Amino acid sequence: MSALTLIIGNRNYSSWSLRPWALLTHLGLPFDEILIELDTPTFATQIRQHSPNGKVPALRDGDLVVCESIAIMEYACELAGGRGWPAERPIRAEARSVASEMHAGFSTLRQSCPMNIRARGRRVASSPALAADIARIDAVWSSCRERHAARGPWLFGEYSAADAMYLPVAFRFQSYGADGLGTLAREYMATALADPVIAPWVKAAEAETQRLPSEETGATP
Ligand SMILES: N[C@@H](CCC(=O)N[C@@H](CS)C(=O)NCC(=O)O)C(=O)O
Repeated sequence: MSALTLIIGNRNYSSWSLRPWALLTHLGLPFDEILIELDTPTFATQIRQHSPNGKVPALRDGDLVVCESIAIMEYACELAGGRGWPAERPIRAEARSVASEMHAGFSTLRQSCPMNIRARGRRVASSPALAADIARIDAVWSSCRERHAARGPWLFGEYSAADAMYLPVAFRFQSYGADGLGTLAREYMATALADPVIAPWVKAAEAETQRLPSEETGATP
């Protein structure tokens, strides 16, 4: 049994759960998992046994409960001695900026294109707000890759919490298309999706049988 327990939702749908899971796994921090299926009559009772905010993810470390994905990721980086954020302060500040931007924003993309790892070839109606979210993600990814390619394949060269934060976006683009993404952003998306560290999560997501109608968005042409 590990000291840490991460409480997560369905692997196929729970983008907020995936983010800290990917970071903890990249950091090599051992942790146990408790999966609570979303949108079931018992979800609320089950999650309240672990986390006061009634949402997944939550991280338990002994008596401490950390909720909110970004706070869990900060805590994980502290446990890992500062790994998980870039070492240089200005670059670390930028990584925190774009990670926070993801945590707080992109609401149109998140609402109209829910993460659905199994889904392929879905199409959703385009809108100026959706196009603006995609354009901003393209700008973030492209600018990071342009400046940090010499240090490695991730947004800031080495893998960081910012990569974990944007990982569900790569799955969304895989499911619903990514019209408007430039070459550097497409290359980064391919790197994120091919990451061997997340392969067990993807395999388990594909094996899940629960289907949530509210998350099954987008017509297949
Ligand atoms: N801001 C939170 C969002 C967490 C969240 O919305 N989780 C969803 C699943 S991905 C949830 O628990 N939904 C169940 C509910 O709200 O009842 C975070 O960053 O962790």
